[in-house]
Amino acid sequence: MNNHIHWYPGHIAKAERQLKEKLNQVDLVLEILDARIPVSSGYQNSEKLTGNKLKIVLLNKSDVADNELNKIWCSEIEKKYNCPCILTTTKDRKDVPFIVDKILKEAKPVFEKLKARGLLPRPIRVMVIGMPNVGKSSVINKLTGKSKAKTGAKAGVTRNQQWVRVHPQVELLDTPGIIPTIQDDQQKAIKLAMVNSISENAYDNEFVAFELLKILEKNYKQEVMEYYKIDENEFSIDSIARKRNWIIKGNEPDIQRCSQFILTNFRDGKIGKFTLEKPTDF
Ligand SMILES: Nc1nc2c(ncn2[C@@H]2O[C@H](COP(=O)(O)OP(=O)(O)O)[C@@H](O)[C@H]2O)c(=O)[nH]1
Ligand SMILES: [Mg+2]
Repeated sequence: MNNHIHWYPGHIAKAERQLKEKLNQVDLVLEILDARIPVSSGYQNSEKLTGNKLKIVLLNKSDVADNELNKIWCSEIEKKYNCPCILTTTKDRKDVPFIVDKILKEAKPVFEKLKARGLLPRPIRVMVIGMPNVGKSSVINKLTGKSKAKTGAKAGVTRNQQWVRVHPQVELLDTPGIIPTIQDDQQKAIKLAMVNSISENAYDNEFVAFELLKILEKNYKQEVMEYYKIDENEFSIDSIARKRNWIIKGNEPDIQRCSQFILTNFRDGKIGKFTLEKPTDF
């Protein structure tokens, strides 16, 4: 079992540079976090990256995270990030008006500044940022809506980027800013691997499934036992594979297949609604 997540620091600097360039175009950022790993899916130095931009954090994928911890996390993030945090999911569009309202409220100082300078009011410019796979594209689609996706190219903006009006006073960039996943912290990298936020080439499924089972055994034992029909002393990839009769040559359990299976089950929220981090992990 290869118990190390590989990473490539060279990519990070370039991705940060690109993100900073994009940030120059906006007034406000919507930073997406994965509700199952609010610490590891956040950028260590978020303020440094986004500077003095207005910010709202969206704690996404709340539909597959722990209900109780969702609420606790939301208020912890407000304290830590010093900005509003909205618990959300892209499985429905119910809270779109609420999110837009929050943006308008946060943007008030921008509107007032323009007015004070005698400038014509213009819509506030918003961009979605976040690590890979947290749901950036889904959030953009949700906010713009398929029917509303009338876009207009703007001078000085890269050809493949467009602004979409989501409200008369709010424009959203239709391409997200990607926060590179910093993987120098192995503990965080493992969690990012669990939720499928880093390239599969960077890790061994067996190792990540093994670490995931350890966390689940500690916090969500009962649900896992019920889902895989195992008992307390069968809490291993090995036992789950045998239980399913996934046996390969030499009467060995098919660890690779079972590891992939456990990871997929977790990622789809099939075993249960699990959050892998506690506020004490901040
Ligand atoms: N369960 C769940 N899955 C989501 C949610 N938002 C996005 N996803 C899924 O997460 C994966 C990555 O989403 P995507 O929007 O492409 O993320 P991006 O890489 O940040 O742009 C896709 O399979 C989405 O269907 C959510 O709120 N809940
Ligand atoms: Mg995307």
